[in-house]
Amino acid sequence: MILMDNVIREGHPTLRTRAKELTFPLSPEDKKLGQDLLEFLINSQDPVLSEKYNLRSGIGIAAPQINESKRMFALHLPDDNDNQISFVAVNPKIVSHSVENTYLTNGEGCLSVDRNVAGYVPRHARITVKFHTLDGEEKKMRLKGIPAIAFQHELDHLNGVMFYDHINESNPFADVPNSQPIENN
Ligand code: NB4
Ligand code: NI
Repeated sequence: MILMDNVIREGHPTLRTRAKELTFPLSPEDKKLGQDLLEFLINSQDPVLSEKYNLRSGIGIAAPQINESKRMFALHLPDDNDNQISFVAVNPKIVSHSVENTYLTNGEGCLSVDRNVAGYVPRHARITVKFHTLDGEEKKMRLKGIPAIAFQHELDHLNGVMFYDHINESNPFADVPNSQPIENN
């Protein structure tokens, strides 16, 4: 199972590297990598297991964060109607996005960043994405709210981008044009 010791932290070059596309069929190792990423999120949100294994809770994690420079990430979170969103995305792409922006009023954090970096992280409010499942099936879906923000945060990791790269350096809480913020506790 993935533990926090397996998560690389800012300063590690893999976090600033564009990850490589995967080809299908995936190797048994790459399939297990995807399953392990999703399992980590489920464990991290479990009060008993997160306590037992000292896991920071996460709704998303990308393969480069455990030093696997491959275009794969997992998401596990409730959507706005409390339906559980839970999948592993391989070779994910944003095929279109809204003009409208959004951001989390409390900013973002990252399992690879052991410090708070305050400020608004502008994101697309709604996105249409494509990715393949671990079995090679193509998926297309529309995301909004926190699932859309999380998908963009993870896709950034595949491109060597960190959330704070998007924060306005001179004024971290500068108004984000044409945006509807999302309150997150
Ligand atoms: C990725 C997220 C940061 C902003 C917003 C939030 C949490 C992460 C980082 C967008 C993506 C990890 C991956 C949470 C969390 C709310 C839902 C359900 C019940 C607890 C869980 C807590 F844990 N970020 N952590 N940070 N990242 N919400 N929630 N709750 O997931 O670095 O690249 O279980
Ligand atoms: Ni992150």
